[in-house]
Amino acid sequence: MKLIMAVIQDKDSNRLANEFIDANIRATKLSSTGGFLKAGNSTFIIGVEDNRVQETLELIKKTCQSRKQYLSSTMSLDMSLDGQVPYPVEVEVGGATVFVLPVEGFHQY
Ligand code: 2BA
Repeated sequence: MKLIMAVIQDKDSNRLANEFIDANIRATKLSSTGGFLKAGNSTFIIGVEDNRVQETLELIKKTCQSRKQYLSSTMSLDMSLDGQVPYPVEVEVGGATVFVLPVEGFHQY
């Protein structure tokens, strides 16, 4: 068995949850926050048998899109009175960041 952890964008999370239901793949969705953008994202934890890992990864890949987001930054201008001018910085956020881990035990009580 493997534990798949997939950090995805909130916009794709309902579609992915529905894909998992249709495919009979059990998953838990957590609300998470990206360390860099400090914006909300979604993390799915999915316990699957080894022979379904590839199928699960393919579902994630086909459902989750990468998108551009804008981060507000500031630059210093010598001539400006306050010295700080906000400007947008474009960041490409991936469709999914996925970790696959071995599972030592699985118990349901
Ligand atoms: P965030 O940490 O909010 O990062 C959002 C996007 O910002 C990243 O997209 C990347 O394009 C950019 N970014 C992140 N750190 C950066 C840095 N130090 N300098 C410049 N740009 C930076 P993704 O790489 O697709 O990551 C999307 C989300 O996946 C991340 O949100 C984070 O929540 C998670 N993630 C990515 N890599 C991870 C890792 N190695 N471990 C744990 N979570 C990770």
